[in-house]
Amino acid sequence: GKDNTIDIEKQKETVKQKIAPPPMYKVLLNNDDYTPMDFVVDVLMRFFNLDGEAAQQIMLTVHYEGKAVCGIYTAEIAETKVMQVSSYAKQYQHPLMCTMEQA
Ligand code: TYC
Repeated sequence: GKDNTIDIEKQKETVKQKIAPPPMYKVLLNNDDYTPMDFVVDVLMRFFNLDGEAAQQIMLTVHYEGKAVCGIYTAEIAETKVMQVSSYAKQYQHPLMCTMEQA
């Protein structure tokens, strides 16, 4: 037609079959009485690619509210985050708990 963009959208609909998006998972940190605040901030920067300010904000949310979402990922990446954080905390003998749940 006169408007080429309309024809291009029709072609995409014909050729590209639509794939359901994968289920997504929230990765959370849980509060405890022993893990140092600085260690939690380090974890958030190291494993969730957060800057210092965002990491501090999430750490304080966990501290005052009991838990907070650190990131939302596909299953395999969320599982890897949980394992990496749990292993890192154990290495430093902190009881920090990292869990995941469907978003
Ligand atoms: N509550 C801890 C303290 O007072 C700090 C803390 C924050 C621990 C977040 C765990 O996921 C956590 N030292």
